[in-house]
Amino acid sequence: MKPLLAALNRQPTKHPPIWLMRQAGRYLPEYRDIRRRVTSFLELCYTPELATEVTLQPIRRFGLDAAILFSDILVVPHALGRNVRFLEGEGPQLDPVETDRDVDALTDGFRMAVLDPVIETVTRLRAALDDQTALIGFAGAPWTVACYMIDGSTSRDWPKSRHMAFGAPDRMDRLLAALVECTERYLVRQVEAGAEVVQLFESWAGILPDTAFERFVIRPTADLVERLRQRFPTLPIVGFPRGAGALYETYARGTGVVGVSLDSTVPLSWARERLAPTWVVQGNLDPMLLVVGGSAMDRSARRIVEQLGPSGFIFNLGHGVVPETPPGHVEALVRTVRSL
Ligand code: 1CP
Repeated sequence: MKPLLAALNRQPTKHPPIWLMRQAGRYLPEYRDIRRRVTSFLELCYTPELATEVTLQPIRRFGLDAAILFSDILVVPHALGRNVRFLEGEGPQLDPVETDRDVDALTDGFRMAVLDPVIETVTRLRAALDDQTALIGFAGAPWTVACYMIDGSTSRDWPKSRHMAFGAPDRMDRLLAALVECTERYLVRQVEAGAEVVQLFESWAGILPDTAFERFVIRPTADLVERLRQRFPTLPIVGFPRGAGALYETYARGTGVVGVSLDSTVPLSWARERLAPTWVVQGNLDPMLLVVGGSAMDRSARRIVEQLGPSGFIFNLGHGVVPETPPGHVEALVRTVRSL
């Protein structure tokens, strides 16, 4: 069995499997070469030949245990008919969803055909990967995608999204329900095309009080997980509720995921006691330690493996690889983790 899938099934592996969030991207010169050949980031996501190539670049260079489909969480709002742009150096920009009418327009607004090229990329990737390297599909979790749709661009505290959650909770529920619906359809297609694991990115799990977290993060995610499980009973689903803090355990229990991806602030001893006995844990090296490299990186990586390994554990970062990361440090990290 592929090491990543073995770990997700709590079977022993020779070494902890390792992959890295944002393992494809600007820190690799070969990615920048491909990026220059297209005029927009979305064009890269929607060109199967190029998206396949950039997905495979870090696999060829580092021999990681999993490839993650190259795409973005914001292709879903794009396929819902929202205007989505990625501005150079500024991140994503969307026309904000504000009114009940904006939300109503999303129902039946999903055009799966927009995402057909992404599915074609999944098909090509599965054909290209060897029998040791797993293919991870993904989507943004409903709350996080809603945050971008409502606030319209990256924010630290997402004021409009929180305003809608507290001031018009029924509107928020309906927006999240629309996202559950189309995210399910999108992920079903990814799995049918060859994705062997699905990760749900809840990057903005950490901005809600607990009752709102229950309603707007856990409930829609549980709904999505349940629907996927009905279609694919053995599909491993991993959730990444970044910044959830003390709510990590509530999230894992309430959503029904088999694995949780830990951000770098989750204490290892706590994760070992409260999460690791029940859920596969993934994480959680601080991405800045990958920039620093050397003995600081090595020591931290060893500690993570000692505390969370050996079984039911996947090595990863606590968030994505940053552009200033020296590729040589990734190579060194893979060597360290494989030596343990
Ligand atoms: O060419 C470029 O420089 C564009 C940068 C870039 C890349 C490489 C963006 C824009 N998205 C991606 C790819 C991407 N995004 C992947 C590909 C697979 C891989 O990991 O290698 C994945 C899984 C994502 C997921 C994603 N996009 C998330 C969830 C994870 C996270 O980082 O929290 C989020 C929040 C986004 C939104 C997004 N896409 C891009 C940017 C700059 C942002 C905003 C990030 C923010 O708000 O902080």
